[in-house]
Amino acid sequence: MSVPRIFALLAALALPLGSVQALTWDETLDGDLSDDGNAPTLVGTLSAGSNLFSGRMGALTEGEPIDADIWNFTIAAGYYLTGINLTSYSTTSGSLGNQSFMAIIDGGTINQNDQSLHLSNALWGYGQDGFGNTYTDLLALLDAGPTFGGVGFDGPLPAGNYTFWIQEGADQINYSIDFVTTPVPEPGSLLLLGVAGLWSLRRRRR
Ligand SMILES: [Ca+2]
Ligand SMILES: [Ca+2]
Repeated sequence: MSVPRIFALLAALALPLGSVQALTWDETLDGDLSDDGNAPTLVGTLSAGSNLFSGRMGALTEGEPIDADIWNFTIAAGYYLTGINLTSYSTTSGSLGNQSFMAIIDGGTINQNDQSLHLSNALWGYGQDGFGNTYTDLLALLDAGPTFGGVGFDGPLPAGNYTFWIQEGADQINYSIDFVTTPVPEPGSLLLLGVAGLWSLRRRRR
């Protein structure tokens, strides 16, 4: 293949890659995320980089059904999950009594009554840090857990299919959580390809 044709091919490949939209879920536009651990909302494969999930969970008044938010996502081969970052967190009632809970499992469903198979789980919220002022690194909290029993893991999370569950038991909370994926570095391989490519070009020009 001639060098100009290679560049044309690379440009054609780069265009659709560059136009891929980041995966987002906004409950005000996309609907409430599932309340049911046996039937999570399937959001698909996380994009490279930032994937923002925004919604509302919990309940304003006691006795009202509690809105849990549960979604299932895939981390593509060649990537890992390097961040679960709380980017906003606020109560709709102004109360300070809230206690938010989160859990993650590798698989398509999550048991909301039995934590023993959870990869990890933890509390987050006012009880821990005053409305997400300190514990914005939710992946670190999960990595340090599980708080309520489970398997445990050492992050970052590898490629695979996961279910994530958040719930608020004593208030109604607006939240935004950013799931960040990063390519898994393959030491030397890309560099070698680059060097080999330059070498063949140089040889051809001689
Ligand atoms: Ca919700
Ligand atoms: Ca929900």
